[in-house]
Amino acid sequence: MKLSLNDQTFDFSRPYIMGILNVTPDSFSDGGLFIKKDSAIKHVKQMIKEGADIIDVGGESTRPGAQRISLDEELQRVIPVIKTIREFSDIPISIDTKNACVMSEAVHAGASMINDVNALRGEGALAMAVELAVPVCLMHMQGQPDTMQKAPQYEDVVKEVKTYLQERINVCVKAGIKTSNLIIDPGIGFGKSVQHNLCLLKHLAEFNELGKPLLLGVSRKSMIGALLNNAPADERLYASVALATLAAWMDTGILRVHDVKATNDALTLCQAVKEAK
Ligand code: 7PJ
Repeated sequence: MKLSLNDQTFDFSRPYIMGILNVTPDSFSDGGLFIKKDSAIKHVKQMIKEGADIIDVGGESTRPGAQRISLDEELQRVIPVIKTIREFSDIPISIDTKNACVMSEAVHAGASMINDVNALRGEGALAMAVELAVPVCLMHMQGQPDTMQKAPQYEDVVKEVKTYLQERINVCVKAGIKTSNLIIDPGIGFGKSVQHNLCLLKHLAEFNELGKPLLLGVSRKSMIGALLNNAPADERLYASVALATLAAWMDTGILRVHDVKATNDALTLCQAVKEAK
């Protein structure tokens, strides 16, 4: 399996780290900290220094219950940040959006990948991704962010999420996206109970049967709070790193995380054990 991002080749001989940059005032775990462009850029530089392989830039919060924002607002948040990153670094930038117009503007500003929690189901998103011809992460979500955590239901969560991702792969390939440009993600916390999330994590390795690089986001998510006596987001670091390590052990290709240095140290050790004789 190989992925080409911004002239860099990801061969998945080790797990890669996607550092999260939320350019949102209402983001779930670092709310308000990185709305200003200067502090956003400072944070990007820090994440690059700490070993990030990709920066995931998002302007619209997708946390449970989050409000939607206008297209203009989303563009104003993400585009200047992407342009500025491109002035000092060639690190691959991923754009976390469901909106076709944002995908286009972001890629033209220098983003090298689309991360769509909606798996290109939004209006015009599939056609836009075909046109832009960059790698796309297809994530599973049951419902929509404003209501998805109300009553998530599955008979067999692993099977249903896998089937959904396979269907989205088929739709994308049929529409003209190169099969080597697709990445999959079971979407931890997106229309899933704590038990659903745990079941997906336990069986994570099965997603590799779909033959695509696997991306996972568990960093600081609410399931961690739920299992740690309602620990707030800023006390979920150790557990986030533990889950990232488990995921890496099960051959996850890309870990989407807030805490790059801590995750990088853990993944380095995980990899050393994997490669031991
Ligand atoms: C994810 C994401 C995830 C992908 C968010 C948060 C919520 N994109 N965007 N996978 N989560 N691909 O970070 O808590 O799990 S936003």
